[in-house]
Amino acid sequence: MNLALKLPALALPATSPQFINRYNETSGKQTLNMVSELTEGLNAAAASVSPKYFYDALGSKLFEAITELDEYYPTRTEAGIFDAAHTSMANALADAGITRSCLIDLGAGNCAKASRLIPHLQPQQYVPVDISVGFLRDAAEQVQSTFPALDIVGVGMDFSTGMVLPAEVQQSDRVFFYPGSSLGNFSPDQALAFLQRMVDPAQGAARGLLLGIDLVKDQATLEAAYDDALGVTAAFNKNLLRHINRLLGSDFDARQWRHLALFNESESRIEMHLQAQKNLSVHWPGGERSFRGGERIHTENSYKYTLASMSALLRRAGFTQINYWTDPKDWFAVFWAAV
Ligand code: AVJ
Repeated sequence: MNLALKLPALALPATSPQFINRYNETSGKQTLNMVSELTEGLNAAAASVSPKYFYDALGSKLFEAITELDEYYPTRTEAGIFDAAHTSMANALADAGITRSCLIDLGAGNCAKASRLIPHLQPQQYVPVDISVGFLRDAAEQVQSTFPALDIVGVGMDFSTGMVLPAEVQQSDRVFFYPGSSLGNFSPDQALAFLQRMVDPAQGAARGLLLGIDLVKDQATLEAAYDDALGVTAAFNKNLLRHINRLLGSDFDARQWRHLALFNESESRIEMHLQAQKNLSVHWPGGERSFRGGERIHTENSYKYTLASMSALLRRAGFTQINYWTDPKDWFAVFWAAV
């Protein structure tokens, strides 16, 4: 039998997405910024490290594993909302007069969520953005092979510090996609400033926003989601120390630290910490820090909102038209906000 007959008559040329890298872990300036940000946080009386440092290559994989855990309800709950509501989401864009959308996926990661939405929203251009550059580059290639005709511009950048996008990104009909409750990593004040930069015509120039947000619920459910039985979230938290060791040249020993996840009800946030198991010190070129046994490094805040508190925040940021969809238990919400 002639195997050649089984091949497609016309093989499409291998398509590659455009990719713009504005974030280089190994560039001198970026390294200086990271070193000063990290050492400032580590040297503070109450030590802290920004959660963006979770996401090196292994951290991104560990986060993917978290999303499959029984206890971690946000990802699958949000996916259920998208599955149930994608048609009314597409209608919401149309009602806002957005026809040739540019879908800007903030913290795109493996691009899985947008890939499910693209067939329904039919964007003109897809712009996955992430700080984990190598991981994103592979994911963007994957999306391009799924949607060969789609205009894709991958952007490696730290969007937490600015929302000005490269000139290759379409100016008109920009729709930001910020799922997964990642906005919860900012304090409400920071979240407001972030959304204002998104709306600002000179920066994000958003016409609309699709936003996934985790909602306030009972403490036991929240804490289990951030302290799972398999210890995957603990590994994700401790992997931060390995990433810092690479960036700073420090000598953190992950075995000396314990993972903590606590719901701070008055601040409406889950806090993750790493707690020193004994008195110890950590060294890096040009510095060191001693920790007493029991002392903590604050590694993440994950703010939980109500439907009312998030609607109010979106209005204050400059969005005027606000809709949302939730799951039957009201555990998670997807907001559509138009400028
Ligand atoms: C990606 C920030 C939304 O806060 O739930 C998961 C990160 N941290 N488990 C979250 C995370 C621990 C996640 N976000």
